[in-house]
Amino acid sequence: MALSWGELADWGISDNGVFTVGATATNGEDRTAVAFATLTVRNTPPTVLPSGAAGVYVGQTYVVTLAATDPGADTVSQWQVYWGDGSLPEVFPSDAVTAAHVYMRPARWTSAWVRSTRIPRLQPSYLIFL
Ligand SMILES: [Ca+2]
Repeated sequence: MALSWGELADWGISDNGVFTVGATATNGEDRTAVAFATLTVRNTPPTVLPSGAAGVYVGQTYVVTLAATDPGADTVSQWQVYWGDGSLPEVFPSDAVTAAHVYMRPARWTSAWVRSTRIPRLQPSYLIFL
């Protein structure tokens, strides 16, 4: 028997954790048996959804809008933005909604990474300059 994420959510399993699930079977003679199993639901990392202009000229300010989604209850705890021009990555607080950078030389990409409340590793996403 396969259950969808929506069916599990109907049972109250809407985020990662360890759950006990049971099944009951009844035969034609009205005899019933019950068995239980342990279900481990692992945490899904957040998806980073940065957005910004497709390009910027050297010397002008580039602004990236920071956004992330998570299918569970995780929230963003930190942002890191790699600007792709050799400068050091910048760290932004969880409530940052934009990050700005002035490119002093051409770059081909920028990358926003997110650290969430329950996943310590950073999850990347990229914006590609055309
Ligand atoms: Ca999650």
